Amino acid sequence: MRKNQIEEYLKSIIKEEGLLYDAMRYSLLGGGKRLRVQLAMMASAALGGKEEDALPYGAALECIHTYSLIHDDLPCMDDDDLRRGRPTLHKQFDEATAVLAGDGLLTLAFSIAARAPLSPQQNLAAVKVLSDSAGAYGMVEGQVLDMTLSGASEDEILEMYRYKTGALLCAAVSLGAIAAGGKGDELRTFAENLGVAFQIQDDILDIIGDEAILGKPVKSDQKNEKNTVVSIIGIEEAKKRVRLYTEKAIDSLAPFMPNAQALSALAESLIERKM
Ligand code: GRG
Repeated sequence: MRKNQIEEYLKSIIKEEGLLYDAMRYSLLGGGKRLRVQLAMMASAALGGKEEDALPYGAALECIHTYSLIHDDLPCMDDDDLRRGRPTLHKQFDEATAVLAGDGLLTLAFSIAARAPLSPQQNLAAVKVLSDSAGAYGMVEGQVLDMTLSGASEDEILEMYRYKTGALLCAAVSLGAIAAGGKGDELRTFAENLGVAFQIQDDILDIIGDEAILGKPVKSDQKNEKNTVVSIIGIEEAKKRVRLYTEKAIDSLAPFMPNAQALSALAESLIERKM
């Protein structure tokens, strides 16, 4: 039900025909767990709001997430050929189209949030969250840290994860809170811990995952000589960290129960994720 709603909404965003729009649709509608949209919707419900109210903000964030994957796959970044079980956008189209489709999705996100059917104050707050989390003080800074860290400690790597991956997961939950009429930071501890757990699990899957299930190449981190928590402490310790940070996330939901039940179940399910 929630998943169908999300897919239908995402399909309604880009209607135009032509090279740019076809490329944007190829990536936006090409699968994916829709984790960030689900988090936004569940966070709204956790704070007593309606899930549906967070859908436009969550969809805007999914556009930003999709742009980041397109650019991350480019030859100048990770240089990957497979994403969400299909050829990456620059393989299916070409590099210039992939850069521009990413730019199109990134900027479209702000327009979707600004036009959402909530109050102007909520929409402004949502645009600020999207911009801060995606940009130079969030995910883009995380990507730069990822490229430039060498010989880093576990703490330095975790800090990089907080920007690279955590920023958008925190944004998802903040957007849900704003949609519910909240300030936006009510579920921050949950989101921060979930973000770290999620990226460590991503590192584990990069080593022991199944490419056919993951839908993206494995051993990408090794190929790119990336610093990861797994490369420092090994798989078994990394699995313990995933459980530890997930438990911290779930524990922080106690004041919001029972409305936060779906958020808690989603976090728990990610420990065993295979994609
Ligand atoms: C500006 C050239 C240029 C590049 C920017 C911002 C950026 C590149 C990259 C972002 C960093 C990044 C891709 C982090 C990875 C986060 C992560 C774990 C993504 C996978 O998310 P899932 O598993 O993917 O939710 P699906 O496909 O399910 O949506």
